[in-house]
Amino acid sequence: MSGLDEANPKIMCVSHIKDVDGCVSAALIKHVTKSHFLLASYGNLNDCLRSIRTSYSSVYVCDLGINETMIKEFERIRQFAELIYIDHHPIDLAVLKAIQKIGVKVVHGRLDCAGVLTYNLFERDFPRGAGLLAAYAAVSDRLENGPLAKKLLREYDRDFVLFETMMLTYAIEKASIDYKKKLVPKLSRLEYPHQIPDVMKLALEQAERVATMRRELPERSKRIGNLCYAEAQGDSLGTIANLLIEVCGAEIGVGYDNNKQKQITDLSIRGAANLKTDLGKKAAKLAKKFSGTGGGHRKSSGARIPTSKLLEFIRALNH
Ligand SMILES: [Mn+2]
Repeated sequence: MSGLDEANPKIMCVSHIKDVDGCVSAALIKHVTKSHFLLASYGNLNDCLRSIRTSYSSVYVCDLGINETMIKEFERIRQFAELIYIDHHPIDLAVLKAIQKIGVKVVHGRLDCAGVLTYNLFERDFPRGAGLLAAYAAVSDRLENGPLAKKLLREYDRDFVLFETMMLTYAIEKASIDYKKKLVPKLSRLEYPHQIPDVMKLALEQAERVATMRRELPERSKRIGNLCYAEAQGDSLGTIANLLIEVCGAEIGVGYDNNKQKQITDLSIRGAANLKTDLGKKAAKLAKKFSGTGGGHRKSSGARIPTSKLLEFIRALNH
């Protein structure tokens, strides 16, 4: 999954494949350092880290929450490269201390997205257009009120930022992995999303998918108490979870996807504006109880559990 145009063979960036924030972070790092990049999901993050060879001297990891299972690979990488970790997901204090102890440079903030943190780290080295990329990340991650994002967004025309952000957000939700690998270098060259081939087409297709889901989800979702859940049909789990809250009037929306071969289920969990429960903490606790992993933010979290535990997990989440 690497992008190979005119890249510096000694610098690697591993970033989140899922959304605008992850792709923008990779694009910004690539812009400044000419790095290679790998786009990872939580499912293959450790495999991606393991694939980083000793020929690299700098490794960036962006927009990917880490837990104790990744420390081993961080330690291995630290034997031959500097490692810079840029993220905004909640991190366990013991994990943070462990990676700092082995000399990982940690750029972590809970209130700004990874794209904005990355932009801030290299601000002097970026032309003006790069700030736009960080602005897309902030809006798309719903962190435009972050202390750094707020300042940044004041500098750009709001309508243009919102337009480009939403085209990019919807396009990335619809795009294949291969498309995203081509998209990141284009973003790193500061091309406007709407001018990048197929962004508008993909965004429109995604808008149509959302329209279809709005119509279908009330019928094909299931409800337990104030929680609604539905299986993905190739759509982003987060989108489904958010839509369930709106179109089914749920307090908690859950989109899930079963990997039939591995008997593993991925879930995205979203909370309504008035929900008091911390879904990040709850997902972490319950996933652990059901032999999986989970975590995230207060109103937006995720988990990966054995498929056999799906119903039990959902029932416990409703409690
Ligand atoms: Mn993010």
